[in-house]
Amino acid sequence: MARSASTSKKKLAKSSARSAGSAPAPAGDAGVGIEERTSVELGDQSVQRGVGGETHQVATDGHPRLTTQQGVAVSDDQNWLTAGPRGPQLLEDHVAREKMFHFDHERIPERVVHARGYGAKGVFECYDSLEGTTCASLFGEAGKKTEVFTRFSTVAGNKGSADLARDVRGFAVKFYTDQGNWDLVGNNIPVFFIQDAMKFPDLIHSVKPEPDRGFPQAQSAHDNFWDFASLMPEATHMLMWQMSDRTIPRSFRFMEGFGVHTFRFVTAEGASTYVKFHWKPVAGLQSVVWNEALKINGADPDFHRRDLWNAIDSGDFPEWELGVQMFDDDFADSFDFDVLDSTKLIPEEQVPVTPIGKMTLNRNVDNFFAETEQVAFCTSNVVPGIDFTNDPLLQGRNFSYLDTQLKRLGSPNFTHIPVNAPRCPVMNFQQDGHMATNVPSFGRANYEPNSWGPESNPREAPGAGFTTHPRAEEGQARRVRAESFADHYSQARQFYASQTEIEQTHIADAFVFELSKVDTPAIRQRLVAGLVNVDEDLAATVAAGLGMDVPSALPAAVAPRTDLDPSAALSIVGSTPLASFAGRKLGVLVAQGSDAKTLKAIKAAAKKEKVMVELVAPTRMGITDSDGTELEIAEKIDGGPSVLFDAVAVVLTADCAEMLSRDATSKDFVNDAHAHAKFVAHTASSSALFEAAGITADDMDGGYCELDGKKASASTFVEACRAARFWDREATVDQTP
Ligand code: HDE
Repeated sequence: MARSASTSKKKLAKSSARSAGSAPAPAGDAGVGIEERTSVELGDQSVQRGVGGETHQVATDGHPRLTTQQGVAVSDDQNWLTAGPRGPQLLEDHVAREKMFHFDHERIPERVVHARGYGAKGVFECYDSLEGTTCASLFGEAGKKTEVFTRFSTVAGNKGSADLARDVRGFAVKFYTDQGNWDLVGNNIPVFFIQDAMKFPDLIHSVKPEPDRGFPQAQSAHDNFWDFASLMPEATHMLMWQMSDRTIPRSFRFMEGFGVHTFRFVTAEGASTYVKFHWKPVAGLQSVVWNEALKINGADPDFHRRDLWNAIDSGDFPEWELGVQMFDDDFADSFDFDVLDSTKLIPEEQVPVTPIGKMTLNRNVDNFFAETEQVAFCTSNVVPGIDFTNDPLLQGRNFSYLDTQLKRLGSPNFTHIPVNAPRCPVMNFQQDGHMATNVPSFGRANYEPNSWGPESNPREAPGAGFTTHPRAEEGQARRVRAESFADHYSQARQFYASQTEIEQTHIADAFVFELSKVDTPAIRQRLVAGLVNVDEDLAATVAAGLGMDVPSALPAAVAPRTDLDPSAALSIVGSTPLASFAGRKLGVLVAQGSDAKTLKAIKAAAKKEKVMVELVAPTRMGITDSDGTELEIAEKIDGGPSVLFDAVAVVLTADCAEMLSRDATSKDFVNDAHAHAKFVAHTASSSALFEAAGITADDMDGGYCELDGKKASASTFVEACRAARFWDREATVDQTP
């Protein structure tokens, strides 16, 4: 490795003499100079200093020794072996080379979709025995607990993309049951873009960065995606969900999950019931607004993963109820749509969701890579009692997931990795391959049938083993889409009709935003023409937002139905009035001398509601309240914009409010909170900041609450926050450009 060009002649002469071996290496040379180190104090650390001034932390004070991968203790982790202190590095240094070799190979391919994700561990508890419906043992008895690993994700962005992209969220759960692993690999939306797995590569290519230019990252707002979407009427229902606030969730903790496909529950006797899986967050559903999402991505691209980590770390364990919609062939035959079509859902009003258990995520991962990155979900991982249907999307997935794991994890032995390994015995004669870490204990037996055993000789279990539900199939082998899949608009229309007015506005805004990023007029035209089949008003609003005329409707394979009843469960705002503000975060803007009584009252009210409070201030240290007590500040104002909080309070002295009214970031704090329809509490003395931000007394609507230092006003504020947002404000803001 080259050294500095300014090496003096004198030093050069010295080191070349050494490398020629003509002089013994002095004690100060790399790797042999341990006795020449001096002890120094670095802050609260006691360390050794090498002769080159480098820091050496050594294994004293109970620290274990650093070793190589071979377990040999490392004497110096700062200096590569060199010939002379300024001489060339030696290849002989197996310790340094091993370290570099491992580093060079740290990366594995990221997931081709759902690359950006975050996982946690927990437990699933069954409510009541479902023995009469399924022989899956995890549902076998009331109170039965099964270990789980859950990974949430976005779809389109790469591993380093921002959390608040407008995107579908993955919701994948691995149940380590005593009958083997069951993976329920779902999304936070109950339908999908396409009906046949054959179209998945096209769908994903279209949403990923465009191949010539390599952008945009983690966004559907570009020509390729909308070109594909507008040419695929079957995507329309999913587009409605994608443009709704479902794709900008407040966090993983506040979103639903869906298995999407129709699966089967099967009893020990072989009786089958169709089933659709639903996860319902106990804390309720909540999303952010789009302008907020854009800003969160800048302020904290890790917003969702940080939220999950912090919640679990602080003992506020997120919970979801697992619910099922169960139905039989008669229902399937009489239902308006094909239950094998993943672009359709069954409204909860038609088949209610029965809660069957609860998942609690109570442990963060010990290591992100080992667990979250290496977890390998496969839709084909089912246990006795759970089976597939002929949903063509599910069947295609059953091929894809196993295949993708081999690419990503590099070996068929990915099941040996602890996060993927079943917790029940694994006994078979599959052997060898890269990175085989299990040592088989079957002696000479590695085939079956054989004459060895019995202790080392696993055999078939006809009664207990997985049995495919026997079903009659007939028909010609043809590439054809079932006619029963042809209605692409009716449920899109039903979804739109089921939204509250504010949600409908958000959907229209989202279409306008996304299509405004499309450069090709014909694509915008075609997409809006499809929307005419969904709702003429929606199409007109979107067309107006784009500045174009409403086109005539795209020809529909089946005329959209107008007789489907709205379903309240499809709306976030309409379906789940929140009972509590628990688990949310309140940001309080303070500065020097903020009123101690008011702060105390807010903290007490928040604690009672189980809401987290963080103080934001002009500096992180040195802020004292009106009692002279130093306040613990979580964020300097520049790093703690109001978009990071569910609701805000502003507690400033008149002087500080005056001072901050000249600060753009502080003005943004209140301005954004107002624009994002948040609940805002404030002391009268803070008014200068609001005025400077253009928020007059008239603008202070029912979402505002004045704090007077008394407990009651703080409690009123926190209770009002249960509604999550003061939507009336948005309805009254005229957003016409
Ligand atoms: Fe996936 N999907 N997918 N998908 N999917 C993957 O598997 C695929 C689909 C979902 O946190 C991949 O391990 C095909 C629907 C989640 O690790 C890959 C089709 C739903 C995750 C794959 C679909 C999902 C994936 C990439 C169309 C909701 C992340 C990495 C037939 C029900 C799991 C991997 C995790 C991941 C294929 C459609 C959910 C390539 C072919 C529908 C949550 O195998």
